[in-house]
Amino acid sequence: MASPSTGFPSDFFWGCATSAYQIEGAVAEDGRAPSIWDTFTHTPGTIAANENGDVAADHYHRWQEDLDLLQAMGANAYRFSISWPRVLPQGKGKVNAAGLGFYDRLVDGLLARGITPFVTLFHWDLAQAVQDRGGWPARATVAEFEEYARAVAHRLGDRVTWWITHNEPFFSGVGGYFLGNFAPGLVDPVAALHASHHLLLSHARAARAIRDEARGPAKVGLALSLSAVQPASSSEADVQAAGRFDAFTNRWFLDPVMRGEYPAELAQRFAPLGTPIEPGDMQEIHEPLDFLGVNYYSRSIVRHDDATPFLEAAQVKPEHGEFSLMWEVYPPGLFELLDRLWRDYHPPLLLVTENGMPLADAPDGRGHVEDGERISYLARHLAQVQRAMARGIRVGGYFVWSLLDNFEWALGYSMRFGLVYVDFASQKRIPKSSAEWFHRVIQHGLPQGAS
Ligand code: GCO
Repeated sequence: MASPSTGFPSDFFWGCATSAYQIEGAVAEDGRAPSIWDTFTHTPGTIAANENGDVAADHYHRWQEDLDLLQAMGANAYRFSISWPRVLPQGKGKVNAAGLGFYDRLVDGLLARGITPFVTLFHWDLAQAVQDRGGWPARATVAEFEEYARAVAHRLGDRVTWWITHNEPFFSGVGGYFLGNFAPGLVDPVAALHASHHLLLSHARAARAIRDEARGPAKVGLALSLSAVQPASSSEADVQAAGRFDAFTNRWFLDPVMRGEYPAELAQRFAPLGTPIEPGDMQEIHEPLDFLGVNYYSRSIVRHDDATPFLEAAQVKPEHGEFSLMWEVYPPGLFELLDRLWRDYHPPLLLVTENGMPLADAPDGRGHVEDGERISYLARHLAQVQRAMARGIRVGGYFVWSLLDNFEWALGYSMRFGLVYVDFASQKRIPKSSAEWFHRVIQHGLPQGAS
């Protein structure tokens, strides 16, 4: 029921999201072994300005201060990820007590501040040792991920209720093994196809492991990168191309999890690559979810393009529109997406697990960081969440990407997404004006006219 004071239900989760490699630093401490992102970032030419996450926002040492900032904002939820190579440096085998201990303290620190932890098991930082044995293209990685999930759930499952198995498996599979712009940087369609299937299977196995190990009512889901896909024109060719693009970027992961099948048009196009599917896999992948996590930033406008292999579909930049440093700003797409997910897939609950805006923030002469454009972005997207909820769509929470400015993957530190500014030289934190705005929204709801 909506609380009269904010317009959002009183049990709505208001939070920020982060990921381990993007904020923690301390890459060689307390027994952590390298992940594929350590290897990738230390390969010259892969990352803007050859930057890396060796120190990042030094969250591993400053987590208490960071949780205080979250609490000061009034957040009642925090989504963070666990680094596989901190917990199992070799990817499997002996648990590194010091590594898992860090997350144990983090969970206690959140609970002590009245903040509900949302644990993501995999936000792209695959243990390098696992990659050396074949990585996600190898089916054996599924069992190793299950072992890792079990170890984490065994330790934290008495206090953590909300679990996200994978963050944006599309980028782990396609970005890492086909587009090559993400670790491990391969360009191999067969590897990407196998990797994607194994990511899905590992999601289901991990979900079951979490449910086995949890000592309370576990809520398990995954967070997908999803966009509102629209054809560039009403021509039949563009409409068909948009359908294929949607099948590739949205439905390739949605359909197996929510329906137990791959989109037919892709299965057909990818057939020449061979199939990683074994009997029983699709039933397993169809393991019921407690919620679906939606990472939304922008829409995709798509036209037919003969030159794009497999898909024959390409994204076009709209001529008119509003743009951030990375993408078009299109708030109605969030409503369109939530509405579509609700109608087409009937998830028990939706959570907006990421939404945010990159800016080149910098402190002004008074040491303040004024990020009005981010406030406008967030306000307009939240208004779309509210619009969806008014139509009866169950949205249980909203997580801003991100708490802190951090390491933005291939773009290094050139993009700032935080509600809190980080001066990477001194590691000083400055809450931006958006942090104060978010605090007010959590207390009082959206100001009138924020749509
Ligand atoms: C993502 C990522 C984040 C990015 C963010 C901005 O899940 O894509 O979770 O790691 O930093 O999306 O690009």
